[in-house]
Amino acid sequence: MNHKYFEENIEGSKMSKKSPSRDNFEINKDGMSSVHIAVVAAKWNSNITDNLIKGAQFVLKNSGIPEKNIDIYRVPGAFELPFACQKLTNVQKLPSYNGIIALGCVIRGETPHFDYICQETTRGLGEVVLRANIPVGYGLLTTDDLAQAEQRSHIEINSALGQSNKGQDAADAVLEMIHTFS
Ligand code: DLZ
Repeated sequence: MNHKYFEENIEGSKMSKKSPSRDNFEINKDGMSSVHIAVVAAKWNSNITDNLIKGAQFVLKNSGIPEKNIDIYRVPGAFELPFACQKLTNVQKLPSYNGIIALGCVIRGETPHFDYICQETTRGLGEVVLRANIPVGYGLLTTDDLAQAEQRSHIEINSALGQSNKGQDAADAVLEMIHTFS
């Protein structure tokens, strides 16, 4: 099955096909103009997380969500992602979000506390996911080295070379969850 909105080109964007790691669903753009999404990204390894943000934005915009309905929040590091996401699931005033996408990158070779940060961030996000009544996407890269991180945060994806963008994948999952459970 093809992912229709990946086949359409956003003007000025060079992004295209996503990674073929699972069957994609076909999004129905009806009603997407009223969907609000928060993207929360860590500033650590911002050369990587900036690309993850672009990947998520690409998917969201191509699904029919207006740019003004996509809010980008930056947090210091991956460890802060769960708190930020939890706050955003509890927003009492508008805009309240239909989904949240958490993005970060922890690189083993460059991070002395790699295991602690990865485990606690993932555990924290897991708690948020179960408490939230909106979908929360997991876009945390946990890689052995920078090259692996780059491979998973490509802008121009050549999936034959194993390239992907986990920001796209996380956004894609959130949209599918919104469609299935809203
Ligand atoms: C401290 C730290 C380290 C060593 N490495 C990373 C990393 O690779 N990726 C990341 O997103 N954040 C890292 N941090 C920062 C922590 O996530 C957190 O922001 C600080 O410990 C402050 O709470």
